[in-house]
Amino acid sequence: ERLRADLHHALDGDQLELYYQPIVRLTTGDVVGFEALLRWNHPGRGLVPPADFIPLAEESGLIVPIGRWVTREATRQAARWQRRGGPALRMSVNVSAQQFQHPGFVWDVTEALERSGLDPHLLTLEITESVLVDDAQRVAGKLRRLKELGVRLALDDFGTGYSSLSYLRRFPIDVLKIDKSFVDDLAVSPEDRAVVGAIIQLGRTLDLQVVAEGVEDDAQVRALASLSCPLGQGYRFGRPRPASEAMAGGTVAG
Ligand code: G
Ligand code: G
Ligand code: MN
Ligand code: NA
Repeated sequence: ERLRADLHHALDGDQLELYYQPIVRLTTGDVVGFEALLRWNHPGRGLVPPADFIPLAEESGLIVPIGRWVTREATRQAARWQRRGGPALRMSVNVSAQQFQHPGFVWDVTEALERSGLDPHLLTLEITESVLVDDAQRVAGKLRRLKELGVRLALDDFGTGYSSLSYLRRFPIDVLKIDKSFVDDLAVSPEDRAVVGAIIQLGRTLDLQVVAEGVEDDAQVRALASLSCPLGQGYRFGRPRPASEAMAGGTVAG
């Protein structure tokens, strides 16, 4: 397909861009960090969403250099924000399974941290359970090396996979991101409320940070507050935006 061929030019053609979406503390509304979300400015098609091209990038192996670029760019941006002063802001980066499995992945992260000068504790790598279903020994070794760098690990789309709970015991996870599908009907569904409440409780017990994703309205915010959910992310607080606009949101603490 045409798109697949064009993807080869996306990197060297300077067509990739990162958008940044705020993650906020629900009790105060303070922005505590951002998630970097990849965008492709295709010369003919305009903005191509990641759901349309990340699968192509994975099939072709291009996800490795693209992911390397994402990590470098996001850490560079976070370091830039850090140098401006004000409260420290975390940066979250999505890592796909292929990228994680690549032998050079830990090195790529190490290099991005060194080049950017970013405090490693401010970088969070978002992985999904699909990363963890691989050979447990090897995955655990890699996660340990990442933890030794000082970065934090988040389990993205939490609740949508399977045997999540055994992963939490086995792997050094720091953050749970509650999938949007559990948040959508939170204000009206006692079942979803129970599930989200249980995840938040689990996070508290295991000393994990918890972020509710896809928060779009005040009713959801109130429901999350009543469950003492610490952090939220979603259109209610800010859409993904280019770096210059992301910081101009107005809700940034400090
Ligand atoms: O950004 P959007 O809003 O459309 O993201 C859609 C999907 O693409 C999500 O599952 C998200 O995790 C993924 N995604 C966004 N940016 C990146 C990225 O830089 N790398 C990888 N591997 N996935 C990403
Ligand atoms: O898989 P991951 O959680 O990384 O994907 C995040 C995706 O969710 C991105 O595509 C992002 O643009 C999208 N997103 C973030 N907040 C909201 C929201 O409030 N509503 C909707 N519909 N999508 C959101
Ligand atoms: Mn994510
Ligand atoms: Na998610």
